[in-house]
Amino acid sequence: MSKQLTKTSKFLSLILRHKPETINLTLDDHGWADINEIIIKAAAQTELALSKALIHEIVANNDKQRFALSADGLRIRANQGHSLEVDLGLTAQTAPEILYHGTASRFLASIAKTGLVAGERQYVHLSENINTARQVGQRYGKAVILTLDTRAMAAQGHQFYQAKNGVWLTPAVPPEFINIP
Ligand code: HQG
Repeated sequence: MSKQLTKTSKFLSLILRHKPETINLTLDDHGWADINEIIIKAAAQTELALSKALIHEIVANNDKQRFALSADGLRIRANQGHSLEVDLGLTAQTAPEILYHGTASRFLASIAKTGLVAGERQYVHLSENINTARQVGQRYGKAVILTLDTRAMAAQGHQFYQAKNGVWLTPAVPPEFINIP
């Protein structure tokens, strides 16, 4: 991605996942925002010159498919990663037997005690792919891959959701289901 696309994608993540108020925007209950409104408000309050074409390009080419357009193409939302309480309309699904969570070694002692918690976000983020988990973990330090027993979790009533971009989500993972290497 070009620098401009990366900068705009980060800005969209900020306003669509965490802080729409940065540009005086409000999301609906399902996390959608009007694209024209974003363009106008971003122009008024930031140095970013957005356009419909640029936003559509980011949705289409984003490396992690972070965003989705509404069927009419007029609205946009983030596929996952929210700290805001939004209803993505996801239904609980049977997860693959093993899911991975990438974290940093400095968090292990705390994770062993309290399990994985969503923290600032709505959900704990999990992946089917071990390399993705490693990349996620590297963002915070020396990556460590945790392996989760999803069958045992499901048997205890834990629910799993899959975001539109493939990321698996669950509200929390108690320590007994976490295999720490
Ligand atoms: C850790 C990015 C101490 C957790 C990524 C993680 C992902 C604990 C950090 C998405 C803990 C939270 C989400 C506990 C969890 N004690 N530390 N009890 N429980 N943690 O960023 O999963 O590029 O909120 O292991 O690729 O790292 O933004 O979550 O290290 O998909 O699209 O606390 O964000 O996607 O960090 O990343 P985060 P995450 P984007």
